[in-house]
Amino acid sequence: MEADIQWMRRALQLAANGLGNVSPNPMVGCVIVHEGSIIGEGWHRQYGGPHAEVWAIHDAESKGNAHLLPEATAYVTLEPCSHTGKTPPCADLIVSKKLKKVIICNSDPNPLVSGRGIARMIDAGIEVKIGLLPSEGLALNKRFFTAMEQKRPYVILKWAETADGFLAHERGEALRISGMLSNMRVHQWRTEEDAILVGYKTALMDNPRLNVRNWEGRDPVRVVLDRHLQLPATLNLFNKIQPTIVVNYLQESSLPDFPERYSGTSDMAYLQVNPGADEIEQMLIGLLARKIQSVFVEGGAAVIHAFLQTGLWDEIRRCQGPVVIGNGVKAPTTTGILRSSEKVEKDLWTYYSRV
Ligand code: AOF
Ligand code: ZN
Repeated sequence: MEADIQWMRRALQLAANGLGNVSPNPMVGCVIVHEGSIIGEGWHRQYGGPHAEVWAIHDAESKGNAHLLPEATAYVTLEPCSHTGKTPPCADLIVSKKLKKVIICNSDPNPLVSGRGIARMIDAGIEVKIGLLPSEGLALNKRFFTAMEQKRPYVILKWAETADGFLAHERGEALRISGMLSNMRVHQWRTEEDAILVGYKTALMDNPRLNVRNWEGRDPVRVVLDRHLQLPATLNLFNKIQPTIVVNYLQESSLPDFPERYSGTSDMAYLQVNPGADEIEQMLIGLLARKIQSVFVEGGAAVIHAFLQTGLWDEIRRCQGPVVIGNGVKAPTTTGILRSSEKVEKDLWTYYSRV
């Protein structure tokens, strides 16, 4: 059992290498063990590319370990798939290679799979164990599970506030709250999510680019709330280097598909919502329909308030810097709202998570 945990931890660790590259697929890792040694391992590297099990079996075979597979155990962080999507079913591959045993963290909530991969392997006489490190498996794929189960993207709210609780100066003059390391961290976070969202006022006052500069990785899709389509076309958000989705009351259009979405040539897309108290919910549903599985909300105050009020958020990353400005735009108050959350403090940042 101790050894099982160790191998599964390794599989979880490998899976996490897919962060920022595999969405809207889940991150999956696979470690194949024979008599206490790893004979092959792999992870899902790229959206549309081979799944973790395929890489791990290929790894075992290319190292001359093919003959050991029928005596080996595969540790897979998610139920092997049973459907033909962009790639053939992993459960069939495992059956054809006659693996002895398969251990997984969680079953796949994807309705195309959910239990069928497990059933197929059991039917073929493979010993299957489900539920090793299940919380770790859920946490790893918090975006994927939230999208599958709650039918909306995973929402992360991020803001920086001064020591006296302000987000910005009243009239929008530049304000530096966090330092260079925090800034790098924010850019890293941008590479990890499918979309970054800002409100109308932030787009207009800050003219942000919302791309990744201080880290290496994928630029997210930008989302801006511009209900009446009034933002000037000269804003950095509309520079067509990355796609931008404009959430508005007036028109709708399609968004380029994966992976073209991230190739740097994309245009703008429009997502229409109807005026009302459920605008945020409508928007999230619309974003998920465009295969956006996670949204990093970078402000401003009104947008963050709106998310907090609807309760449609999963995580808060709040930075409190040492600057004191006396007055300005008040930071959101987190007391009360966060009772059910897990809270972690690190450096200048406080993390609240519901997962
Ligand atoms: C696995 N191993 O490594 C992953 C799985 O379009 P496809 O073929 O890439 O299939 C995507 C779906 O497959 C995804 O929604 C999820 O249900 C499952 N992901 N399954 O056996 C993997 N990434
Ligand atoms: Zn698969």
